[in-house]
Amino acid sequence: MRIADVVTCAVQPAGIPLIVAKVVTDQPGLHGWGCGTFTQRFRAVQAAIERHVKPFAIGRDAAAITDFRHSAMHDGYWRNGPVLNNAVSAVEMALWDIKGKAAGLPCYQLWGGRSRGTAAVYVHADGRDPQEVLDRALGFWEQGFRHIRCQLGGYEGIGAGRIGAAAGSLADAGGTGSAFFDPGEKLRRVPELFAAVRAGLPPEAELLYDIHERLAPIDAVRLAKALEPYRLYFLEDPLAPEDLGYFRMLRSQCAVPLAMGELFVHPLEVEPLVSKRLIDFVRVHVSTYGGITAALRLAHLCGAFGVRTAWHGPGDVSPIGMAANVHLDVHVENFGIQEWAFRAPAEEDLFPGIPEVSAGAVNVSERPGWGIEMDERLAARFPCDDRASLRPVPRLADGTSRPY
Ligand code: GCO
Ligand code: MG
Repeated sequence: MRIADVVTCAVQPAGIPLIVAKVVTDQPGLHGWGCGTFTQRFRAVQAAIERHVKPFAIGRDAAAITDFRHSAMHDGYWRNGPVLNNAVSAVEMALWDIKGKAAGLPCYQLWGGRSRGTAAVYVHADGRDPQEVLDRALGFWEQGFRHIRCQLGGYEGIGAGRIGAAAGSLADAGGTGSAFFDPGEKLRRVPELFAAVRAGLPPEAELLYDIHERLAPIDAVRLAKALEPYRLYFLEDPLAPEDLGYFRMLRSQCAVPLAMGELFVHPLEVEPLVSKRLIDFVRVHVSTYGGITAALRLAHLCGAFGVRTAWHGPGDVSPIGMAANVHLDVHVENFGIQEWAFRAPAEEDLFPGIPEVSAGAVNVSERPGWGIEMDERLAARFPCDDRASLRPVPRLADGTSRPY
């Protein structure tokens, strides 16, 4: 069974550019799908697959997944990074789909089967004030969701847009514009938010909050301590990858469960946090981290240290990537939770087989492989807009640019 072709598709069915790859074998009708979505640099991933990974892959043994992953990554000599990881992962993920289809088994069965029946998901309740967040959270609770992430005004916070007056010419720096945000607002208002939602929801509710790597390290410590009374399920991405050295301080100051990792691109970033017992959940973006084999290896490492998985699952993981997440979720012993993005009707049409959620948990497909396809005839209806990959520059009130 040889790789005969690799087709890369850039589609934007719901405003977010997605990259998926189809690997075609020399066996009639046998192909597989993988996700390589790095939405802010999707054209770079598309080119890396088409110009580099595809010529490397064609003619290889489609069953030799481990060798493909390792040799494709090292073939460039300079390796890793989000673009190359996504390019190699998209093809590697498709090879797992092929292996499942060839065996007549869903992918999770290839790794040793189930550890659970369904996988619990967390959903996002955002709002402009605590009451609006609480109302949305109560709506989710009534639909059966038990894990709810609560954010005031999304990542920017509710003050976004009202500040920036002192930024002078940077307020209108041109290009993609500016999105001002106020770290102090998070320190003041997020504890008030959690006081309100904790009081307004049944006590069994599991609450989450995402700092999104946006605070100075000591402010992240202060916010974590202030949130301690509200019994979070976890606090997500509290520190930027550049500030990992502060994890020890954060860990030693409070007992808030910590989840980290959506920006990680290499095991060396995450292993010290795991082996030194500084985090509780690992939440890498599977294709950006290095693919299915890398994620399985990471899950096994984490299992030895009592760390659970919480794979990144926003709208910029394609439905194919999300289906792969769910196979990992039902398989790995040390699964914690799956972030869940609700899909637009156009995505449901384009990707038949999106895993179904009921009573706050997602069911894995029993079809061979990932159990999901992309309808290639529909794909032309959803071309990507290159500008969709650009975002306003996040800035402090005085105009200083701050990373997301
Ligand atoms: C999350 C993430 C995302 C990222 C997005 C960037 O927790 O789901 O923070 O919302 O911001 O994936 O493109
Ligand atoms: Mg996040």
